[in-house]
Amino acid sequence: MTEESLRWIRNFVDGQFVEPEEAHSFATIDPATGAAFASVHEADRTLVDRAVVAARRALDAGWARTPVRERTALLRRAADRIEERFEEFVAAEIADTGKPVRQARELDVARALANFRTFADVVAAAGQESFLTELPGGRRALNYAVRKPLGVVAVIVPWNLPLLLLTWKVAPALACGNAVVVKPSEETPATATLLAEVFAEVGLPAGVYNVVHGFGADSAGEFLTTHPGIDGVTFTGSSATGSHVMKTVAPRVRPVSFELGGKNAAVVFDDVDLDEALDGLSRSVFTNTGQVCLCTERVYVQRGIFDEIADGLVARAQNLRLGSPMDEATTTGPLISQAHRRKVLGYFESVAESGGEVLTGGGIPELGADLDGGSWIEPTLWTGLTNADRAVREEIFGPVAALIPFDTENEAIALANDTEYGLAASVWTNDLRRGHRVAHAMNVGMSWVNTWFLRDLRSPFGGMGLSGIGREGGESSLHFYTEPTNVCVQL
Ligand code: NAD
Ligand code: 6OD
Repeated sequence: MTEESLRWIRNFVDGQFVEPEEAHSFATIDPATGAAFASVHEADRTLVDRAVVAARRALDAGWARTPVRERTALLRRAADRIEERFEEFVAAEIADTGKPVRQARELDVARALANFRTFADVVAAAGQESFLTELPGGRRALNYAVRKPLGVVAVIVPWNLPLLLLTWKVAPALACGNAVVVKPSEETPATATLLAEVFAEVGLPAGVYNVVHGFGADSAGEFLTTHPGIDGVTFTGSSATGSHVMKTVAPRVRPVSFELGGKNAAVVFDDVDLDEALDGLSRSVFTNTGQVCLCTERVYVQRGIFDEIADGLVARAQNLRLGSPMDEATTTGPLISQAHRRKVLGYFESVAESGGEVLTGGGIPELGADLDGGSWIEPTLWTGLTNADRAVREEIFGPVAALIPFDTENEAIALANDTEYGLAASVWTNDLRRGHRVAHAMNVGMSWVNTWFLRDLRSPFGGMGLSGIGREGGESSLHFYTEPTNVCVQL
């Protein structure tokens, strides 16, 4: 297929799809096959500017003052419409990422619905802080905080869970009365564009949701974060890009919310229910081909059960089924791109240089037919590494984990916390008190006990250290997407 014959993925600005210009386009690739499936219109600086101006105009025209019940009703209609167009969203997500159809249905698109419905509920039920202030001499004052929308919010998201992560930010932002300009990853432009159709269908006012496509540096991403009309940036992506975005936003001192990388640990004690723990651990390492910021890449196992855990994880890795995304039996898709696969393979080499042992995987699978053009990789487990090794220190973002033994609880906590990241951890034990104790001791934003990636969207989500700044979810989202003005009235 030539690029000209591919279908177009267009920018969406001020309630309209913008007609593409061929001078600014790039092809988007299906990672399962390596074939281009669409041409994406890259937004230039002028188009990004138009999007920001349209967003401001929409706020001023009344969106920011629209009653909460009307805004949240629109979000619920958007969820209903996505449900009606469910299989189109599933197909778009698969075309972008190559992920298995069952996952696209049960995790990615399902979560888009949940994001809209939950944040509609959370924002509709939100109250305001107020304090009755008692002063010497019997004087009293009433303090209350009025929450106002932050304004025009730049939403920048990565490629791993494109629709889930986009709607996780767009839903609370819109419910709180903001207008957004979103920049999806250049690897996964399809679902953000489909969402624009949905918003137009449910009657979201023009300019409230805008999509600009492109890359980071010297492209739509940076045009957006450096735009003087932006009131805040919510960003999900790598720690290196987050650090760069922070610098570009700093001159105008705008609020940022950063959900960044992770190098997450699982700590497995010798009192676990083995099968249950192994199923959970396997999910935490291999879900979405290891391309979830929360995925476990370090598994610390109490020495007495090390071999059983290693054997059990190897068996589960070997049972994963790589294959066509449309096959209901497929459990594991490709990596997002050839470039990302080269990066992951670089860590395979570093493990060999460190003297690590490959328990399973370690190469590129042969899947036959058109899948051999895709960016597939074998689920891989290592032993013989320590916390000093590169593959144990740096985020790899693939279906990989290093298994490392420990003897005592304190040693396990020290090993798990020996990282510059601080996103997530999981603790596996049947000792209730130890579960709580160790989960508390983890220097991370999210600590799970005997489970992983079990989400309540009202709870705070985010990380510390290289893993980010701030929290989103429930009230934390409300705080990021609004600015309070405190009013003090002397009574
Ligand atoms: P990335 O940082 O390369 O890109 C993320 C987004 O930022 C993309 O849309 C990209 O185009 C844009 N971008 C890149 N450079 C930019 C710049 N200079 N200015 C503005 N925008 C720019 O990340 P990725 O490779 O797409 O995603 C994988 C990373 O995301 C991993 O590190 C993963 O851990 C992280 N992630 C974190 C979370 C979380 O919630 N903490 C969730 C998902 C992914
Ligand atoms: O579940 C979520 O809300 C969330 N933000 C997940 C992030 C996953 C990272 O890849």
